[in-house]
Amino acid sequence: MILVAESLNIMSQTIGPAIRERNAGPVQEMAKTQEEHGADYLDINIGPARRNGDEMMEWVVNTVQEVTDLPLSLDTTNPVALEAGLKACKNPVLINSISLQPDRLEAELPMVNKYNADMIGLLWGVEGMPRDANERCMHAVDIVYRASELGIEPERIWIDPIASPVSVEINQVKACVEFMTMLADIAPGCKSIVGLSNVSNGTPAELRPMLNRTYMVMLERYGLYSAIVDVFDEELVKLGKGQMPEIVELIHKAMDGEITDISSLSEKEAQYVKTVRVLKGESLYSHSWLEI
Ligand code: THG
Repeated sequence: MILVAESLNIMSQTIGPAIRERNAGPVQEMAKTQEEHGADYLDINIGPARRNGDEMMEWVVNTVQEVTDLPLSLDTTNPVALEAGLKACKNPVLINSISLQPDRLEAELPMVNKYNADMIGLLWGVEGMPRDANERCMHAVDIVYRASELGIEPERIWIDPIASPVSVEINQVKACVEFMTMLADIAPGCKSIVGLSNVSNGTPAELRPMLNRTYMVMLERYGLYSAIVDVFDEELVKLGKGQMPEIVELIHKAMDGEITDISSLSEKEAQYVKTVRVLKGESLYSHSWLEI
């Protein structure tokens, strides 16, 4: 699993102010520690960045590149800021993200070629969030087609089916998994990615890792190539790097309904099995799902 580290984020309580004040220390510290924790890419998310977005993105990219050689993923809804970041990048870069909204598609798709970038194809349609796996498939085909018109190969497109919170809508959590089982057939050659922490948004902080880890393994079983993650969750990084094969096997068995007796498992194993059941929609989500 390619791990894209999520914490260089304007929404973060430490990084947000540092970026706005152009205070390099916390930004460089975060870049370095995420690399040490196993990040393969660093996501730089400056949000809509309406004021001086271009100067802001250029500053963050240069500041981060002073302390790491990791490839970057640039995340902003401001196309001018995006292009300023692309110009500043020394390494191959991932554009996060391009959706089917016509204005952004037209502004940003040509940048994929101009800067020889990879792109995340976000399955967000003109009507917003896709309702199910089939709508995700239609959007994926659309994006791949629009990209192909400009000569962008499938290998450079990382399809993001959009993970959504288990505390909000279990059918969307299931649709994302279902979509992963279909992706290789409908968009051959494309890579894939999800913003994993989305699935645990709204869940108490200490319980989030269990959902994130379990969902990653479930999606990886059907071919997920990469994920935007909290690399400070060391168990998640180990799982993603293939260092916990017993837990992966246990999760697969739980997905197949082969675990009938939880009482014979260790507490940690039982927690993974309970979490699979919640993410499959077999048991109802509540903040106390691990205790039931
Ligand atoms: N797809 C793509 N890009 C994405 C997402 C996606 N980028 C943004 C997001 N989703 C993935 N990144 C994050 C980053 C942080 C959090 C969740 C997802 C998060 N942060 C904590 C919080 O808000 O409580 C802590 C913030 C802090 O550090 O203070 O949950 O789906 N392509």
